[in-house]
Amino acid sequence: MLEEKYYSVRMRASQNGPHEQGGKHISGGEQISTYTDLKSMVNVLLEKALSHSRGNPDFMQIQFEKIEEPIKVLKPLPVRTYEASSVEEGQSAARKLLEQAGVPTESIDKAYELITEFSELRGAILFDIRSGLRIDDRNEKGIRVSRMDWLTANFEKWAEHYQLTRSQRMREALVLAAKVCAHPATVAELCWSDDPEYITGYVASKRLGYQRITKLKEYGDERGCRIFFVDGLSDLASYIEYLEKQPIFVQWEEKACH
Ligand code: PML
Ligand code: MG
Ligand code: MG
Repeated sequence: MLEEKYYSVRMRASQNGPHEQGGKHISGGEQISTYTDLKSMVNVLLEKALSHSRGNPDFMQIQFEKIEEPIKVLKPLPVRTYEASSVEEGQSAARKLLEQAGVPTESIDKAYELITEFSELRGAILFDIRSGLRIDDRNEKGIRVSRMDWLTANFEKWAEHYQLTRSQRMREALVLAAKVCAHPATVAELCWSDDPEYITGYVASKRLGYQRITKLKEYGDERGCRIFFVDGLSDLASYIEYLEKQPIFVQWEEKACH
């Protein structure tokens, strides 16, 4: 379907040394680019990390590699925004949504117990809804969902149609959520930013779509959260392989939505 050659472009930036030497995570980013656009994509990622509210990085890695596999196309998840007036209200809405998505209450409780412990992670945690345990073995690194993007022109058409702000941050989160939720073993995702100036987060699932909640933490808080609730995962390695390696484009088909 997509004839052109594409490249996965990735960035990670940290402070007080590289992540693997204990540096503080500042910023990360994923792009899929044509050869011609590589220079500007690298620049976008460079810019993102150099102007981050988590601080100035003293380590940054930007790399690109050609994508050999066919790129799978996914539709964007439907978006809803819940206006929360306090963190408590927002968090309680998040828990309800997780339940609606099919995560058992005990699992939600157990996951919340882990959140403070893993709030410094730069990647996501895989959490099994049956055992109530974290099942990835990535320690402080977590899982980094990669090789995904949403072409600007299509994203902007979509945003205009639904009268949503063209936020780069939301676009990135929507792309990630669409990829994660498209896997049959994913029950739901819970996320809020580690950016101290950004307090909106979301719960996403195939059934519920992308449910934004405007207040999931207090301003100034640098603790973020990204948990994938999974069920029936017989092959953890292939699930992680999907998250890290399967190339994905999110694409909105205007006609199909009318
Ligand atoms: C992040 O900052 O990386 C996560 C942001 C999640 C919420 C984005 C939104 O829908 O506004
Ligand atoms: Mg971030
Ligand atoms: Mg892009």
